[in-house]
Amino acid sequence: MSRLSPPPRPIAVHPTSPDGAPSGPRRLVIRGQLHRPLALTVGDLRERWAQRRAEVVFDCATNGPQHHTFDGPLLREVLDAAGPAFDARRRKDRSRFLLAVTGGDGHHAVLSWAELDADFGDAPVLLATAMDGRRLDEAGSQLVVPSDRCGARYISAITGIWVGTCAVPEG
Ligand SMILES: Nc1nc2c(c(=O)[nH]1)N[C@H]1C(S)=C(S)[C@@H](COP(=O)(O)O)O[C@H]1N2
Ligand SMILES: [Mo]
Repeated sequence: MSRLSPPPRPIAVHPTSPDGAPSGPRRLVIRGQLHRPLALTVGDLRERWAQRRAEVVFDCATNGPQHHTFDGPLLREVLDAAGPAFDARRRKDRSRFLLAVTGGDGHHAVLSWAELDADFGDAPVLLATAMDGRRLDEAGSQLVVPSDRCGARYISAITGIWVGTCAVPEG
């Protein structure tokens, strides 16, 4: 039987307090089937990756069309830094991966890796660091899915992103 090593601990870019608890601003944790799990503040997302801008309109079932301008890194580039545990040269291997993005209130949604991947959907999905010119350091990052017509996946106050494959249920 093969031995399974425990998953690597998320790398916090900022120091932790003496008891090991994270100090300072809240971090979003990127975990799952990854070589380098990450724990990132909105400041990290702004400083460590190139910022893109997206001017979007999405429809909210309750409030109608919403217009916003978001700045932030491409989710794909942030996830590349976390090192998904697939063979990056094999499209079929990449196409099996999923992402689950969770907000501070527990709202969550899934994306497929292929939606983001340049060989598939190539969607310019962002992890926003600012909305309409206002920084999101206090509120937390927001998912920006310009290719979506509706707002349900514009998840705010992101606390976590899980990356990996799921077994297809039998029967
Ligand atoms: N964390 C979280 N994010 C969320 C939601 C939610 O319930 N929780 N609702 C979504 C829905 S349905 C819409 S339409 C947009 C609304 O974004 P707005 O408040 O900026 O217009 O947020 C999305 N993001
Ligand atoms: Mo909505």
